[in-house]
Amino acid sequence: MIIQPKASHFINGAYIEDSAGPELAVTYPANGARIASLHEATDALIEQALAAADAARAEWAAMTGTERGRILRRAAEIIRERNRELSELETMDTGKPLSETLVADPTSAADALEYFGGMAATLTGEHIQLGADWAYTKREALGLCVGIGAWNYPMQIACWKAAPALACGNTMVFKPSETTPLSALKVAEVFMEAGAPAGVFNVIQGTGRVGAALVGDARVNKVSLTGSVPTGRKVYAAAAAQMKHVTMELGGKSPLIIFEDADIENAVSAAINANFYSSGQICSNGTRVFVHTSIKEAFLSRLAERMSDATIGDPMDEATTLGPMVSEAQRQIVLGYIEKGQAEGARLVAGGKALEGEGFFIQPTLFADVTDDMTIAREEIFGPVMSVLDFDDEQDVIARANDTEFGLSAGVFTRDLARGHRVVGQLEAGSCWINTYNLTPVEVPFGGNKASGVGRENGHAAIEHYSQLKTVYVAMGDVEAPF
Ligand code: TXE
Repeated sequence: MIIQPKASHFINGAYIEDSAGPELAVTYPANGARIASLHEATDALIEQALAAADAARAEWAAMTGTERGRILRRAAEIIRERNRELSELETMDTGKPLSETLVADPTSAADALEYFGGMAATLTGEHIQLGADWAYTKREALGLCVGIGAWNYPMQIACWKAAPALACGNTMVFKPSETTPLSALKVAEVFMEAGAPAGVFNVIQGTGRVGAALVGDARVNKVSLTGSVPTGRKVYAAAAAQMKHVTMELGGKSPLIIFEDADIENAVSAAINANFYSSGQICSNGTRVFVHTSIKEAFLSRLAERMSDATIGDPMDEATTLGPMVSEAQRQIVLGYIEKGQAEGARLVAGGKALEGEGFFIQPTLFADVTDDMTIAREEIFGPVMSVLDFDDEQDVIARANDTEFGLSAGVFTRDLARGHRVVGQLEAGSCWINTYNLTPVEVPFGGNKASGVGRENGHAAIEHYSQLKTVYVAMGDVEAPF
């Protein structure tokens, strides 16, 4: 199946090509076949995209929230109608099984458009009475926003950024990851079909060079990045040089703490979701699974049993529950970590190998007896590799869970209500779960602390990151002056 788009970029309401840009090959991770060939944006195209988004600002911001919201909600409906076709595209681009993309990718994108579309008309300021005088606040758009995506949830990321940005009256230039460039173009198409004015949402392709050019442009008021911590540091610094707003959704090495009174079957399910969904390529994954020593062996044996039920194979087959890594490069990174885990003395309980044959597959891998200082317990692997660590004491496990530069997510499993809240209250993480893991509905703010990021996506909180307040003081009497 070849899924060559009409052109590489979508600017000012139309597809556009410039073959002078370096080639960008798109491969199907399940067999390594080339499925599309795109071009990176040239400087001329970068300029065209920024100019289009800049020119579209005034008209879009002048529309009422109700009008903007209607377009976003129409876009959500179109995406839902095309869920299967868009999910298949996302599966081809990322390798994630269709059993996942059908329920987690276009649907999550549509949720964001629906949610922020509904909110657009409610974004108001306040009235502040000051005796006879008074003041009011207006919530204004920031202006031109740049969105930069990672390769794990391409369509979701595009809409988690575009929906609040557009709801607030901003315009956007979005650059998908060079590894998964296809579905953002569909989002741009859908916006046009839903009635968005040309230039409101533009997509250009490219590597970090294109991203850096966007971030450095003086017309850009805000940058929202999903990616790794090293990239986040660069982008944040470049944005700071021009005092731009930022949202940074970066990596993690999150703890999932399972106490002795936990429901083991549910805890095992959560650990599976927290490590093997999307082949482990999820920033919020709970990759350090701390299990109380009294239930450790029971937990490990049930987990290994459940892992043997994984159906690895053709992602387009809806019975498949574990797909390949996004790229051969990412597979090699993950295999390197598995080797390090073994070399540093972790006990390999299951998996550990690449699958023979075509595609970038790796067995779901489980390490036990992992200690805090091992590389696999410190660095983000971004693959299907779970590390189980032992603990006995609540305060000790909290301190160990927090002993990391990251702070994206955390989970706690216990039947003791007070303990659940007490422990979660002490964990240094932005997005936490009690007795579940990795649920990220659009109504709930999502984001990280420490090196895992700045700002929040989703929920009411996202509005703060895509708008600014103007305050207006209104005098009703004479002006007093000292002389
Ligand atoms: O991320 P990168 P990649 C992590 C994960 C993974 C690693 C690499 O650990 O192994 O990141 O993935 C653009 N200025 N996550 O290579 O390199 C780049 O083109 C502006 C976590 O995808 O950080 C891409 O579009 N932009 C993550 C985006 O930044 C630049 C999900 C991310 O690239 C740039 C995926 C620059 N100087 C990977 N350099 C999560 N938290 O969800 C690169 N880019």
